[in-house]
Amino acid sequence: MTRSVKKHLSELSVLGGLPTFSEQVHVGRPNVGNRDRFLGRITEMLDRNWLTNNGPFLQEFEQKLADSVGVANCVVMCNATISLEIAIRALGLTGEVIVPSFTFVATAHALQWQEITPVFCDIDPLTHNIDPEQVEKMITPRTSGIIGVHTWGRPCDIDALESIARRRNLQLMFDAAHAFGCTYKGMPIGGFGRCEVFSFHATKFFNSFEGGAVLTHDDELANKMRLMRNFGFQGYDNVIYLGTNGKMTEVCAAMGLTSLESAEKFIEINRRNYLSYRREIETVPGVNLLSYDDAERKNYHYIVGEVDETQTGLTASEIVQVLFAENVLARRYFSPGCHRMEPYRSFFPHAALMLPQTERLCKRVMVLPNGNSVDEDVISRICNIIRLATANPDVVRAALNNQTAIRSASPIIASSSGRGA
Ligand code: T4K
Repeated sequence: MTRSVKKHLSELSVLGGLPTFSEQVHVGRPNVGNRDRFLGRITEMLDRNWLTNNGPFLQEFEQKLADSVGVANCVVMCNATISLEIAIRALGLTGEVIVPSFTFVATAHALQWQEITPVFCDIDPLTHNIDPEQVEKMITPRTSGIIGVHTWGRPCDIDALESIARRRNLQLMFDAAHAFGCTYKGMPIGGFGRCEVFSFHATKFFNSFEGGAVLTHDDELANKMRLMRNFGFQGYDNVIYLGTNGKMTEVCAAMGLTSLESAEKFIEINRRNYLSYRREIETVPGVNLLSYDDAERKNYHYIVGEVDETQTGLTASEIVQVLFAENVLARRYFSPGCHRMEPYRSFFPHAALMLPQTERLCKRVMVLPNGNSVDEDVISRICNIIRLATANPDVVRAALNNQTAIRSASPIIASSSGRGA
């Protein structure tokens, strides 16, 4: 339930007003496709009594993903993090691998988990993606590969990265967790580098509850990953490889198939929402919405605002605090950057010196709610809160500072608050 649109500063929740939304509005609210189709598949699965281990839904899901991307091999797994880990191991990466710090921490963890050092590379401030010029500078004799991340579904400079990988004899793969349904120079993401990894987590534009997939043109690599996903088994009782359990269940594959059927509809809703945000945010000086290349296909999933404090008078973090108070759970992805998270900040305490653009963006970025559960009215109210707050930054900042002071003076309130902004 929503309340009437706030017109006066004093109505903001940080200044004592009731929250705009009585229920929380989330960034990652799952999109759910046709419920009857999903439940029909669950009945089919139960009748078949085949629940996991390369079941028919899994195989159908893999085939449909491979067909939609136009890549020979698709290996679906239980999530994108395990998919990254398995792809990294199957490619034989060792020593150091160059990755952006501006990514979800899973990209770095997938390396560190197998004792490969993630070497954090700076980003291009315009694209938010790994900067090929900086990549060159981070290569050492221990470097075995590069992982590009198509952040927000906008493709990396793939040509430049491929050229570096070729010249320097490095493996190149992509974390394409955000980029299903997107293209680079008109070609679907999923077919570049040695392999690409998608995520179908609940918070992605189409989901399989949890899920991920590695796509590759390389049959041998795909076979290796299939073995690794299933403990290294080849046939009954014959283990020929070091493996783990990366399998996706039939329930997840059923959800994935059902979501895939609605993917175009989800993209259309995301696009409509993106355009509404664009219209609304244009009237807020100092908040710039992520732009897209008209020539490419995109899924419009992440609504990313960059805040210029010199114009708004408030930082991205402060705006997110204001939104939280209104029950809008905006996020600060991927602040503060992997290099400022453990174990990396202990391993590389001076990494920030090499990452000026990452540092700058982490201070400016905020991600706003999108998807099925958001409509024009919700977007208009969210932007209205931002407009009201940034028109009166001094009062808002004073109120936030006051709340912080009260919280730190009261250990009970401080310890009972949840994950904050
Ligand atoms: N590489 C990149 C570049 C990635 O962004 C990710 C994941 C990965 C690799 C790894 O992919 P997976 O192994 O997860 O397949 C969320 C997602 O959990 C994560 O998948 C995603 N990226 C990341 C960007 O966002 P959190 O820690 O922010 O999730 P959480 O639990 O705070 O949820 C986000 C919001 O969504 C909350 O406001 C609650 C809401 N929500 C969430 C779930 C799960 C719902 O309303 N319903 C739900 O079912 O990481």
